[in-house]
Amino acid sequence: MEESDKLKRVVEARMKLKARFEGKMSQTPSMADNKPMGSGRPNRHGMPVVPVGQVLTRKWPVLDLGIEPEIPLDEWKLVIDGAVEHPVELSWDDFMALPQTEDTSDFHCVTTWSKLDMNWKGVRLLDLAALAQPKENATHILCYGYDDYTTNISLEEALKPDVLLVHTVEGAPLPVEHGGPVRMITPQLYAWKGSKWIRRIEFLTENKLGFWEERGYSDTAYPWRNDRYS
Ligand SMILES: Nc1nc2c(c(=O)[nH]1)N[C@H]1C(S)=C(S)[C@@H](COP(=O)(O)O)O[C@H]1N2
Ligand SMILES: [Mo]
Repeated sequence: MEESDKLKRVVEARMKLKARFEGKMSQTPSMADNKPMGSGRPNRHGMPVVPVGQVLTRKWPVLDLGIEPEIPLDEWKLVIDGAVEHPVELSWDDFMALPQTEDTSDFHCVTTWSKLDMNWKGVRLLDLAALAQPKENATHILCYGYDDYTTNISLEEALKPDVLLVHTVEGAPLPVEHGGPVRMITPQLYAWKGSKWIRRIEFLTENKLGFWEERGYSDTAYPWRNDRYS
């Protein structure tokens, strides 16, 4: 009884959130630009598959702050707090028990490489947000890594259906050097917007810059606008 009430509440929250941000989402540059910059066939959002200034790679380079934290699964947790009705702290088992989403998407790094068609498995940020229920005045999130990295993103970007907290890539556990056990991915923004080794998602009522954003990287990070630095 209690379980099904909770499920009902989460489903309702998800629908409400989706409705609340759908309009803004469809107007974001990675979905709506009528003169996007780039080359190649259209991707699934109608943007040229290779954004301006990017070069395709088959390898997957590693970029981090020089620290690669190793978090045993029985110590791993994810906190969702800030401007939310129900702050949550998830253990590994809690996280894996949430609805799982599989998706294939592209990865665009600001250092000019792009890797296409990466297959991911994980939990939608939208589904995590439905659990925590952002307050009406929430506008952004700030994500924190176990390495003290932070990065900020607006809710109309963060709640897109391809924004996932992934634990699996190409059918295998996400390697530590790429942010395992769990990282975020943001296929419609430059990849620095996805925190590796993610440990906390704070909902904000006003924007707050993250690590690279404070150091001159773009706040918005739109690949098809060459929006790299601010
Ligand atoms: N926690 C954390 N997340 C991070 C970073 C980092 O240093 N720490 N680097 C960012 C940058 S600049 C990029 S380009 C991507 C790189 O991901 P990769 O190393 O898996 O290619 O992760 C992003 N997420
Ligand atoms: Mo980067």
